[in-house]
Amino acid sequence: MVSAFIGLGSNLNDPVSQINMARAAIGQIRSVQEVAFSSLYRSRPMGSSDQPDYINAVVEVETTLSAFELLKTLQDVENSQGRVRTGDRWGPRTLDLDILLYSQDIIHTSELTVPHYGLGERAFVVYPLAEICPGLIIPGIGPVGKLLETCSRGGLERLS
Ligand code: ROI
Repeated sequence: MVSAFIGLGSNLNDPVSQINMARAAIGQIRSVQEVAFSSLYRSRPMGSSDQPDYINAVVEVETTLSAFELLKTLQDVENSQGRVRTGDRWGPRTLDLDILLYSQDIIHTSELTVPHYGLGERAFVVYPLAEICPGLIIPGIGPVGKLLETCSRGGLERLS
């Protein structure tokens, strides 16, 4: 069993429902167990601003899947919730599931980068991560608690 952290994001087709449906779908995956689920957070889009606000959350899971098996399974969940891959890296999306951390592994392949690209600078990842695992050490980056000092909240809003 290893611990992994997955970032969830949506800004289309009722984002709060998208995140809740994704949580349920992840809970249904064999060999994946939810350990902790953060609050939902609302933020302005990073990247191109001409799109709706995002809803984000982070889930911690335990899994026996490899990082690549987990990636494929999460892509199936994205696709089943109507994700259309336009190739626009900064564009809006119904559901984005990112492997933020996989055990303490550092992975650099064309398919998968772990810890996730830009993790330390993205308030919508750092704050929910710190909420569910305040003592977390991010490989190659450092303690998540330290990131709270350097990563501005921006307009990040925690939903009740
Ligand atoms: N911006 C926010 N606030 N949240 C996201 O999840 C998110 N995801 C993205 C881009 C387009 C970079 N911007 C985002 O993929």
